[in-house]
Amino acid sequence: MKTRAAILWGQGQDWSVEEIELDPPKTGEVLIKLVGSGLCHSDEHLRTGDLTVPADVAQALSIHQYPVIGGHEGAGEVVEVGPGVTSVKPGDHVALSFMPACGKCPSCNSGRTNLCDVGAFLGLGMQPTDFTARHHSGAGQDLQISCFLGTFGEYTVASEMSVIKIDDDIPLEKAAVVGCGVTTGWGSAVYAAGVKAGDTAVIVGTGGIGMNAVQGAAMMGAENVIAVETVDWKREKAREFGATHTAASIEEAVQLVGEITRGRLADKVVISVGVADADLIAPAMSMTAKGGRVVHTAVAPLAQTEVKLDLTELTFWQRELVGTVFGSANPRYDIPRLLALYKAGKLKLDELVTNEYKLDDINRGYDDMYNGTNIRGFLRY
Ligand code: CXF
Ligand code: ZN
Repeated sequence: MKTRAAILWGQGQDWSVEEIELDPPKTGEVLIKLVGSGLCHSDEHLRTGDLTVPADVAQALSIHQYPVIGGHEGAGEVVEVGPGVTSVKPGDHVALSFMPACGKCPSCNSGRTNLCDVGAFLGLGMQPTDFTARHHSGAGQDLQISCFLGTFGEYTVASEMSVIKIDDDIPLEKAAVVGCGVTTGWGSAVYAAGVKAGDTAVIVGTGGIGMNAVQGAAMMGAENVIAVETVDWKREKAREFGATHTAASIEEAVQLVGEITRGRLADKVVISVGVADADLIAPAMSMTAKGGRVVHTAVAPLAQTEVKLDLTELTFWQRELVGTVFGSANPRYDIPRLLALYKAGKLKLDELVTNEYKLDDINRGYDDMYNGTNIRGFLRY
């Protein structure tokens, strides 16, 4: 079928909205009519080149970095299923998870679904079922897709491994943002940091990920939730999501945490900035209490990012520094659970999407992200 999608033809170029050719779903795949897509920073990292498949890997596997259809925060209605698909049928409402869950690998079966072995290949851009493309340009060239999804288009074909059935009464645009930002942020606080009642938690960066870490920490009963954010209105907005204190810089946060805990420092610190910054690690460690934990969520640029650590921090003070992907959450368990919390009025999703755009205006949507205008921008089809 013919449909439209936003394609990146090369590093540094604008997103180009074009007519594409989409094949029918093959075995284990699902054709979905999408309601829209969240604008996550990770797809911009594809554009800037900060998040690329290393050249040697690309060459070994005969894949190209570009052209790629972006987008990995989508939801919609199932139109058609390929042979062997059992968990969804045409007409079902589904959320797409940027992290697939194959259900067969050791990670999935040891309760670490966010580390699914299939997910390790999500940067390769093809269908995880057979590593070929269903998306093709108007001229017939194979197109890669972001995170096995490619949600910057009106229709997509995705593997059943990434498709989660949801209740029909959940607004699909809310379900879309749970496929990456909400779950990653909330899980970073709840699972990866393990925020507990009475904790002091610091969240560094309150965009589409960090704002959900703020609400995750508040939901777990943290006594103090300190939101660190350079953009004034986002810093204030964090209070709506449960922040009890705010700081405009990491230095200010270090000072504030010392004061409000009378020197005991923070139990948990989540670093959820859009662009990874090695210089945040030392101050984050220094504001963490003995036995506390620093969680790092930023996805790019990571390679060759060296961090200097004073090992006294880890040993004598028993502070932990850990990374997390998908907030250490389980897509099949946590996506429906978070949507149930939204339905019960306990998880804020309406306040998260600050601006909507048409597919044709995708570049303006990302400009707004850079300008600090958005918590989450949303493309509505
Ligand atoms: C990222 C994680 C690294 C690969 C691309 C997607 N996750 C969400 O934004
Ligand atoms: Zn994302």
